[in-house]
Amino acid sequence: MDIINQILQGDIRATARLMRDLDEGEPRAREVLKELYQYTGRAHIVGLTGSPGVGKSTLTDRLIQQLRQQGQTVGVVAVDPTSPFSGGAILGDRIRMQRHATDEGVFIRSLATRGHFGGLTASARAVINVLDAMGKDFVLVETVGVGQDEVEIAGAAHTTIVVTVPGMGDDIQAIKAGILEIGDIFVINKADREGADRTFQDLVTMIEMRQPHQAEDGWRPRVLKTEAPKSLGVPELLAVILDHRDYLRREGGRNLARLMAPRLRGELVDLILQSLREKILPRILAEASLEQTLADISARKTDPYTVSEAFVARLFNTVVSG
Ligand SMILES: Nc1nc2c(ncn2[C@@H]2O[C@H](COP(=O)(O)OP(=O)(O)O)[C@@H](O)[C@H]2O)c(=O)[nH]1
Ligand SMILES: [Mg+2]
Repeated sequence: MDIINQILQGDIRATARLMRDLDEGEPRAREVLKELYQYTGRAHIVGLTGSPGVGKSTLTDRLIQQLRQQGQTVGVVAVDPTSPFSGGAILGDRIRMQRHATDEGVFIRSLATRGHFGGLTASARAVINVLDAMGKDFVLVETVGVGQDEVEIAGAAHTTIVVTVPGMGDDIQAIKAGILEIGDIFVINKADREGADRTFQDLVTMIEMRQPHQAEDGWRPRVLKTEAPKSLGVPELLAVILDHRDYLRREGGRNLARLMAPRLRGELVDLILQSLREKILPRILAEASLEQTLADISARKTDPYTVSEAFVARLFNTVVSG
């Protein structure tokens, strides 16, 4: 297929076209994804997550700049309705981001949080795979740290960066409630603001309390301060990202394999469920007696629990008996 070669060679127009087709659920695009999969698994995927306004997009912009200076190619997936990458931010920010738009080594793709064929998580994973197959050395994924989809998308990253700002008590609570588990690196951005050192200490203490007896070969989450608009702390952040990548890749990629195994399983189960849904939903809607059944439920002559169980039982009988 010609389009496969175009994408492998990093052709921007072919890639943009594929991504549009994927969004619209074109069966052709799915065939292309199948072919491309064998070329994935090379990019290092970095997730940046955190509340709106903490500076994820600005940090992403500075990381792109830093990576480009080192000759690395970069793909970006922005799943953030307020992201300058999705055109949702104030004009100044948007203009700043666009300097990368003319750089052949950078491909930026924004995903709206709604209206994706097969769901947002599946779309984000597909886009990451395409950027990976394109040969991008790094894929940066920006997600707002709220909601189930965002947590799932963060699960696609090899290195997860949790971004917060000084003095955000709520954020620290959220971190306690679970984000501490997913962060490989914690960034306190807006370090120019008061309370940065305090927040830094709080985070370090929390991480130490959580992992007092860290295994010798384990990764100890790192905490950094940044001031993104001035790129302060950004070279250090990139150095820690590279450290984490080395940690995952050493000894033949043992740690990476351990990280990815449950995720691959989850992704496969999701895809199977999605295929089932696509196959079965039309049959449910085509049930000749659906309207009558709904009327019966409404009149309390039967109940939705019994009806759904009976439907599934009938469906499985048909499948089993061919
Ligand atoms: N003072 C200060 N402002 C920042 C810093 N980083 C980002 N900002 C500003 O914070 C606002 C939100 O940044 P943005 O990157 O869009 O945040 P996002 O919603 O997390 O993607 C913008 O106006 C940025 O210019 C920082 O380190 N210090
Ligand atoms: Mg943003």
